[in-house]
Amino acid sequence: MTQPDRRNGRVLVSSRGHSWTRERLVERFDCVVAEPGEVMAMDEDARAGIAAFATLMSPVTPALIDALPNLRIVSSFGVGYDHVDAAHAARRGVIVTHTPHVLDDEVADTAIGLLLNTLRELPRAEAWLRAGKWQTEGNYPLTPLTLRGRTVGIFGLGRIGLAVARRLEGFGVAIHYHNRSQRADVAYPYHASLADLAEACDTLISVAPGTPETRHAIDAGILERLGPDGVLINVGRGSVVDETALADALHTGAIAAAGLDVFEDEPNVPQALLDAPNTCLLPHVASASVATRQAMGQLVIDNLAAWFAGDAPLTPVPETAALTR
Ligand code: NAP
Ligand code: 8YV
Repeated sequence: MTQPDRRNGRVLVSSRGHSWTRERLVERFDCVVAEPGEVMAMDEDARAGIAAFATLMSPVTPALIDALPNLRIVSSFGVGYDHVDAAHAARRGVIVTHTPHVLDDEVADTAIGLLLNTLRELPRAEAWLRAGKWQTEGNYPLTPLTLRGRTVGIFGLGRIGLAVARRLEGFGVAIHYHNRSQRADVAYPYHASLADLAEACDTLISVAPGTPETRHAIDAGILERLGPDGVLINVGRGSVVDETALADALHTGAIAAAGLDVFEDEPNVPQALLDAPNTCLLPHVASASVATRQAMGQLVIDNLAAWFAGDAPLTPVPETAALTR
């Protein structure tokens, strides 16, 4: 049986996901293009030949990692890696990399756009114009919500959260945040719990990762604290929000509106959220420009290239950072 190393191992590449990245991986490396289910059905020798997995958002489970005895690196597309069991990879000595930094500005721009669209109903105002209602019914109704005078809380003041905060400074709103740890490099008021943050704010922007710890962290109690003028924006992960509680809060008026780019069971969006009158819903597009997705794909490739060249990967996830040296 071949023992793959940095010179002769093959690269497994997702058959779904970003095609630009897949095409370049196939040009550059000795690749097997398949989804995890197909890999599990391969014979032992084929599985043993795989040293790397370039996942374009396909799940990387403990069972898959265990089925690939010579897997050494998983290079994942996207900064969020909740689809990869990084703790299991670390235990097996498998490096995991992701694509931080290169999408911060794009995602932050989208978060601000989603915030303004949610508050000022710009997509609905455009639909009013396109439907001819400006001529037949007159001006679009004044919006009850505005960004003016708001206090914005950021749940997850990391790379993207900070890019959102810096943009919000230009809008003249108060900015608070909650992380597990207070940052030494910002002066925004810090709240040691999400509940305290929600109490202090009327607008909550979630940029937190999807982890067991953050699952349904934004529940009925947090929404209640935002109050009847409250607005939730989520560009982090859908799993962070209890969508049933959110739909109830929107229908009962416990909060005023929500703008969501991410959902718990994508691409399925709960009917109760679709039916809520005061939502702005996007199909997970925060990083979805050609340029930014290519920058993410290039980092997937560069991480693998570094590893095959015998160097440390460029952007390992914290769980496996110790394996790169
Ligand atoms: P990051 O730099 O790691 O920031 C994450 C922040 O969340 C950190 O400040 C962290 O601070 C905080 N955090 C983590 N776990 C927490 C917890 N249990 N309680 C409270 N705070 C917690 O990550 P990033 O690059 O900004 O990306 C953030 C997330 O955005 C990604 O994980 C991904 O899910 C999502 N994302 C979505 C899109 C999209 O298309 N919609 C695009 C890119 C990214 P502490 O460690 O101090 O707690
Ligand atoms: C992408 C993301 O939508 O980076 C992330 O964590 O959620 C987004 O940038 C994702 O990679 C799917 O293509």
